[in-house]
Amino acid sequence: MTLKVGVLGYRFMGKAHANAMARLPMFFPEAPDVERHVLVGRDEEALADAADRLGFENTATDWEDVVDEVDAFYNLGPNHVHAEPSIAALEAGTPVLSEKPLANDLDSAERMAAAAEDAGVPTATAFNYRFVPAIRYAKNLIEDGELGEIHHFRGRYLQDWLVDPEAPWSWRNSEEMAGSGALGDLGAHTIDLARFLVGDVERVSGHCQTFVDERPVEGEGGDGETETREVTVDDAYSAQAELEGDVMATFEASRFANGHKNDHAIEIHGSEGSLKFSLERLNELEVLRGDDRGYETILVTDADDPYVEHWWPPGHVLGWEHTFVHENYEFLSAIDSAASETPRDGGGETAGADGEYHPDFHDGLAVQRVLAAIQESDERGEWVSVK
Ligand code: SOE
Repeated sequence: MTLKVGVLGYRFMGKAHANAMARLPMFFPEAPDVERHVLVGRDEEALADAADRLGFENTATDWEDVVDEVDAFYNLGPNHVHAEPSIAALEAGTPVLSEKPLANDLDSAERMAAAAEDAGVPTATAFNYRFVPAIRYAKNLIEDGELGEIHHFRGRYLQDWLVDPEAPWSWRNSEEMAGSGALGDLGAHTIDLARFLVGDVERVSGHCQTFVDERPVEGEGGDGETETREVTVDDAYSAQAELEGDVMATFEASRFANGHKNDHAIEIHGSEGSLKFSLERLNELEVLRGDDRGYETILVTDADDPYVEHWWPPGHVLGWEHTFVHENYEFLSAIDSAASETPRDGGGETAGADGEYHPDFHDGLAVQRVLAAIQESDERGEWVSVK
């Protein structure tokens, strides 16, 4: 069966997922056949150009025409358009992948998760960092008890693209469209990794900060005056958290961390050992065990490391875009086996205890609850339980 995929959004994430689908037949021959069937957007000219470049057969300017005629719907638009098209697709019985965070507010995320529950088809929240081989390797170490009882999780995600006050305003600076700033855009990834590797977040004490309150709008103000628009989201956040099992955690993200481009780093300390990971060196995992006096740097590129046998010989390193290939492979395979009612061999790499694909909309909702609790804690100035 060839899966016809409809994709809403053709910029950054559209390119990342289209590239991933294009790589599948070459590197994951066991993946289902996939057709990049239809690309959805509003600007017809830009859409036609993108469809051509990204290898889509058709274009559509209205997602309503698409959601029930494809085998999978990818919602890669800004956060405020995640809910309605995704819910419509689920009501039509179409599996959905949504970019992260799942929605721009908790209410929308709850409605999306409820629609997923009713539809009973695979869903995905696109937390692509779960698909880094070194992160999978770390998960295996933790599950095998190599780090012992976990005491600490520390995660920070630093970028610097807004440190210039003249950097243009975009939807990512709008509460209405994005929900939050560094918190939802970057923090969502870190919180998902904490849940994936260690456990659920139970309570938080958060702090959110906006450093620049308005920004110039690109292409506006033809009369010589620069038009500006208000920034209504955080530029940075930090939070203390308690995870299940009495694990102490700290989370932090910023778009003002001068010198850091896409620096997502985590550290975990347990009774028997520790590990460190940094996205800017994503082929490596630093591990300390037992009485070691220092960390060993493991190059996670051996054939038996997660996903690696699909690519190159040891040491022929992978990059950021490969995480999308792994994610698409897992999600599309889950759709294919759900459609043919064939259980996947071992449930696939991503299957949780429930045998389903993860991270799904429920995982997206769980992260959204933490984002909302951090915002509430910042407003109230006190610890908030995650409901
Ligand atoms: C921009 O801040 C961004 O592209 C995020 O939206 C992504 O989720 C992250 O992976 C990299 O940074």
